[in-house]
Amino acid sequence: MTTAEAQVGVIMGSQSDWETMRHATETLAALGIAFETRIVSAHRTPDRLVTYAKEARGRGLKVIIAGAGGAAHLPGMTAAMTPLPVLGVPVESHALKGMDSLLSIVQMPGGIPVGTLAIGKAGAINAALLAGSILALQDPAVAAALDQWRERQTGAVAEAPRD
Ligand code: RP5
Repeated sequence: MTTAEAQVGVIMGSQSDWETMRHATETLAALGIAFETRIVSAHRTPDRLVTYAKEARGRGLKVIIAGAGGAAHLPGMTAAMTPLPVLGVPVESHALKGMDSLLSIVQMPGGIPVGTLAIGKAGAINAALLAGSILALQDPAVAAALDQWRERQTGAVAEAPRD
């Protein structure tokens, strides 16, 4: 999926990551942020990864959200090949419940940062919100959309629990 003049690239290691990463795209869409989605595997399609990461800035992307599970090298390898901010989403794995994904994304060596979010859906949503916050520094429309998003969230919290 690609929307006009994508600002955010949402990449994932496998089709199986889409169930998690679609939450990032839904949040970007709610903020009115143009994005593109690609399956880019650090292990199965390494040449695609190199091309994507090296061309990202030149194509006009501002932020990359990268989701992967297991031996999740996609966010780190992407960050190694682009100066753009890379936000990593650890996808919940079957074997280790995403702890493998989390640790392999978060434990980057000093010098190549990946902004690592929570495991799973919450991380995907927050990656999109964080991408929005980055874009909002220079985009008043995104800043306003983020303010409205938070107002709606606050308004949706009941004063007291119901049975
Ligand atoms: C990683 O391996 C992907 O990011 C995915 O989370 C995991 C499993 O991939 P599949 O075997 O389901 O394609 O590369």
